[in-house]
Amino acid sequence: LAHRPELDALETARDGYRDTVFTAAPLIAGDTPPGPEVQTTNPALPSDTVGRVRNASADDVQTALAAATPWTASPSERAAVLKRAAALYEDHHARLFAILAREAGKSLPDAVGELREAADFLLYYAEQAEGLTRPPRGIFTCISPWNFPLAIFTGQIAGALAAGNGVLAKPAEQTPLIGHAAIELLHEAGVPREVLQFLPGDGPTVGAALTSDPRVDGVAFTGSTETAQAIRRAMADHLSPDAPLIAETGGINAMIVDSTALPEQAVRDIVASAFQSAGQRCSALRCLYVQEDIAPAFRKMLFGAMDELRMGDPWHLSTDVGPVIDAEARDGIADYLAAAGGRVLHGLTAPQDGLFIAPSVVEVGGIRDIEREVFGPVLHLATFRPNQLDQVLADIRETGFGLTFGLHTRIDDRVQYVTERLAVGNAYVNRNQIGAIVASQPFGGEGLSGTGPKAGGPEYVARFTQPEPVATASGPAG
Ligand code: TXE
Repeated sequence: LAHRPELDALETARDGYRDTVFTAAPLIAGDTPPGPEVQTTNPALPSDTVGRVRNASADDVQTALAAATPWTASPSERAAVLKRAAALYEDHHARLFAILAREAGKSLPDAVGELREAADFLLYYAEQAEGLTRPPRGIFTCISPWNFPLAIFTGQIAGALAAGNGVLAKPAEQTPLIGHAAIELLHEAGVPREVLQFLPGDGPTVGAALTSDPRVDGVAFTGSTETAQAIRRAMADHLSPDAPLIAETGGINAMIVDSTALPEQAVRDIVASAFQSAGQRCSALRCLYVQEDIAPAFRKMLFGAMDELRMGDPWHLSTDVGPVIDAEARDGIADYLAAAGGRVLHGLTAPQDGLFIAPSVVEVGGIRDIEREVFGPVLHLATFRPNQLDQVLADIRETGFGLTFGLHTRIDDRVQYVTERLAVGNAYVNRNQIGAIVASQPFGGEGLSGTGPKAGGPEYVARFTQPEPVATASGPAG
């Protein structure tokens, strides 16, 4: 916590929202009868009622689809509105941090990073808008996950809006409150209501309806690989064959630590990459390969560092590891660890109340033994001998995923040798294997991990516009 005095001030401001009951409801251009409300609770503190949520009905979805319209404002007007929205996000930071903590289990430092990223997406895509020459696609559906419910949600919407599209935004089931707060700020900044509509609800009902209606011209999605594939099928059956799917999905991310690595630095990076945000990042480290001759000492250091982690309510600045998102996630990961049995080498003790999973290390022979992405604070550990390096790289390639990869070594030639042999979106050498930095470190995956283009990179907004006209045979010869 480098900027402790600033965090103290932010914490004090956020405290004003400790007991607020927030609301989420459809924000659409049209009137429909209000549906039933449900209450949502804090994953760290089941007695804390965070909000009241009204999901979109089938009528709401149809009304929104009928009202949806592209954004006809000029590129510079759109840019000005998006920049204004970034400023409004900053003005409302205390409330947004409170919702992120109580609805999504985000620590204050995580929430600060997330707000920064969301505002950066707005500012960066606003700049891109000003250079665009091609018209928008039309109407985009944006479907986002719960793990970055402000940054990813805002980034997709800002990309689509910057290009001049109308947007139908569906937040994850688990995080409608932060989505609602963000859309209200975008409306306040000047995005017209019929251009940006908000439809909270379930994936299989609201999400499916918004990705299988021919009035939709493209879909931006972040979430699981299976859902991306379901959306692709729905689009193929109902949408124009030209409608793009811009998808970012998961991965089983690996790191290699060889015997020349600086162990303290490697351990620090591993703990952050595997356990920060309770491992609920698509970039998170899942499978660590440690060179066999240093493995016993390295393990001891790693487990020692894990013992220092404090689990609990992310509202408190002293907490390192908060809860997982919901009971289904908690039960799924707990079952996985129970099945791993004796292969669990190290685990901490989780608090009783709330949806906690203790950071754990599971021994594996290699990445091939990991059947699925376990989206929580679970690190798999394997060892390798130098003559097995090519096999390790082949196994990593064979997973078909390609989101992030980490390497700790002091052998310069090895960096090139290893990174040349992997197709990953983001490779991290001798540092923390964590996410995106808008503009300077665009983020996105290869293969099963996504379609590209990378979010926060120069090609992203252009994907939301009409494609370059194709030269026809009747064009000038020569
Ligand atoms: O994802 P889903 P879930 C991975 C991670 C996690 C797993 C499941 O492994 O354990 O996915 O998480 C909407 N048509 N990641 O269930 O289901 C859904 O409502 C249209 C990695 O949360 O993919 C939500 O808004 N939409 C990831 C969004 O899709 C549908 C972050 C994501 O939900 C739909 C999250 C349908 N048929 C999960 N079904 C990352 N890359 O960071 C669901 N949705």
